[in-house]
Amino acid sequence: MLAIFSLIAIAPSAFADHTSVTVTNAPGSSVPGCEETADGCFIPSMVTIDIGGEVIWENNDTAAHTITSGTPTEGPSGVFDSSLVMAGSSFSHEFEDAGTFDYFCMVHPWMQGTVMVSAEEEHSDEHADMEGMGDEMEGMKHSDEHAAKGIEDLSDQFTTTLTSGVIHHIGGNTDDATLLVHLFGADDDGELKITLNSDIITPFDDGSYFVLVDSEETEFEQMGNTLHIEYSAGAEKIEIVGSHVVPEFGTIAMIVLAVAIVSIIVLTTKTRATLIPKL
Ligand SMILES: [Cu+2]
Repeated sequence: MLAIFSLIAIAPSAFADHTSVTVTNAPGSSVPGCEETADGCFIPSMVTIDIGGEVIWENNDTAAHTITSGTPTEGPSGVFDSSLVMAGSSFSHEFEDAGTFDYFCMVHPWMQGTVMVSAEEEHSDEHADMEGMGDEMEGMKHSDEHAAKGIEDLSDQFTTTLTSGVIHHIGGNTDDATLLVHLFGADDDGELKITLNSDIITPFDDGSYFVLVDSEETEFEQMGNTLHIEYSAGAEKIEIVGSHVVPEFGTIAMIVLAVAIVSIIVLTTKTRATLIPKL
């Protein structure tokens, strides 16, 4: 397998006559780590096709993912967007223009890949080889970028069930001590049952929380740390407000990754500073 992948990396032009290429989601890629492996989070993370070729993304993972053109730092480019692809489903896109197309997963922005679309008729072999080397270097640059990004979605920190739609992702906003639960595909009225992790969100002094569904205050049932929140068809955002949200986990927004990394560093420094006097 490794030999095959390195062959792809060394000589992408040899594979350029593929009219259809399949990319799979790395199992477990909803948790950071795959970006540091040789295979990446999309396998293979770089594919080469001719104009008119098709790339098929098969989601063999257990979590839902998106395939969105663009980069996490610059946002979606608008060339293609699968929206959420459920486990076991797939998405495909035909590329009509030559070029290099970066893409990523909106839910798990450490997942990144590249599609190279070559205009085959204009390339001599020599030219194709040189382009291949350029691709390889660009690929290496990309993996360095991956290593710098360790932001996580909070979804795996909570036990959740919902009767309509799926959780797109859970983010934390430390400024107003809010957990943001983004829903996708809630076509019917439903109920979200979420058991809050007290390491991440702290309730108000009386043990209660405050809940907004699509920015409207909502009544809900609370049993211990478990909330039952009803929402109407079409709901997209449930906010759970407490007195404190642990900042280290704060996925403030995927687009402001750099800001998030800086604030984590600052917070870590602050935490150390306050720990020293206690010791
Ligand atoms: Cu994903």
